[in-house]
Amino acid sequence: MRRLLMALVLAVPLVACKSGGGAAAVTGGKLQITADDKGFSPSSVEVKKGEPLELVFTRTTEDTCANEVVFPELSVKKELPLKQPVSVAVPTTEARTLTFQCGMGMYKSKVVVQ
Ligand SMILES: [Cu+2]
Repeated sequence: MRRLLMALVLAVPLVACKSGGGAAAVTGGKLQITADDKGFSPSSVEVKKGEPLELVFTRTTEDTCANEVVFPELSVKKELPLKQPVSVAVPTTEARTLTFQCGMGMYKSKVVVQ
């Protein structure tokens, strides 16, 4: 199972991760996001306006309250079953910052469309 996850991560060559800041710039396509006891990582995603963006969330631990992900501005709420990838297509038609967070709003993360 772990090997499969690694393979999935390595299969996304268009994602460039900046070290340290937890931010990921996406130039197109899918971005894997992990939900664990520290929240969502990466917790900040940057994408160019008009680029397709699909976030694939995978919760990797029972020891977190991030068992769902909520995009308040999009009125999107998805359950995150343990170790099951859940896709969310994010609209990028306008430049704005979209928040995504756990159900209680403790783990706040963001997608910056610019
Ligand atoms: Cu929470």
